Amino acid sequence: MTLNPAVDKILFLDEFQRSRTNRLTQTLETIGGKGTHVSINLKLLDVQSSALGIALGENGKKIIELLEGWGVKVQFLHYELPGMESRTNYEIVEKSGHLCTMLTERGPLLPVCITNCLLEQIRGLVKAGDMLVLTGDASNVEDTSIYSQLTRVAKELGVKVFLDASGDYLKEGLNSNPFLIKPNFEEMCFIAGRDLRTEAEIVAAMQSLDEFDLPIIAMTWGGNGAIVKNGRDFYRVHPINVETINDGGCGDAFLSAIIAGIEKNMSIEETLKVAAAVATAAAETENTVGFNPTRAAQLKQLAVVDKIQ
Ligand code: TA6
Repeated sequence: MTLNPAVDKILFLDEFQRSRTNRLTQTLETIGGKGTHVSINLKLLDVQSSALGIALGENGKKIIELLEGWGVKVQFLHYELPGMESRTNYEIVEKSGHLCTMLTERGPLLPVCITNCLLEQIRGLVKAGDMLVLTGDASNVEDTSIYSQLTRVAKELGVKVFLDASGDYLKEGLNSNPFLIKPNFEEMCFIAGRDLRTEAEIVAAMQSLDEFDLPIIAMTWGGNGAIVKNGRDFYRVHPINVETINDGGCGDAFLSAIIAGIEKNMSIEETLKVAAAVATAAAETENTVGFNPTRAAQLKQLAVVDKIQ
């Protein structure tokens, strides 16, 4: 489910220089917003899903068409309202380092009647045993409890909720006890309220979230891999060394593979190996979404996951 989907414009250049004219070497337009990426990655992982979310105006129509182009079942709510267009995000990918810098629009503020329609849609659609993935920026909704509200509605219906949010939306979302959260390193520091410097500090910060009763915490850590808490156990997912082309969207790929692993009843170690491989295969593509499944299967052979506690 993507509250604030986007059209992604990926801008490639040699090296970004402030206060200079930066000549682009290539551009790419693609679908943006973390939930849309999860839908597409799940499709590539052979897991059936429906893409939910709110799309606005012409950009919204484009987002729906792009999603359908990937073969995803789309059940977005689409609105044509004066002056309201789904946002555009910009990703700067520098050849030197191949790292992705994101510039994201806020998107038009959604009126409460629209978020209420989404809550109603979820009440009618989901059933016990389903998984609901709430992911991406929600700053287009003023009420920071929006993810908690959606989580509570889904949990009452027997649905497992996966939350990948940031800022106050993430902090507030913890109160509704989702099944899994997927912060990145910066988001983990934000929740902890301090800089985390070592693996031991990250593990301690995850343990301090026990009061929220979160069965899984999966923290992606850029080029360092990931640390995952599953119940009382902790796992270190080591990075797989490849030549990165664009590291944008790797966290979405990692989350998608965890969802697929749970859906397919795979062991946690196996699931995390696939997640590492899928995220790495995603980093080898120019696009912020999607990956090469054959390459991911090869990379899985190189994945290393250690139980650390
Ligand atoms: O993770 C990559 C990405 O999904 C991009 O495609 C971009 O649109 C962005 O994240 C959106 O993130 P946000 O947190 O703003 O929803």
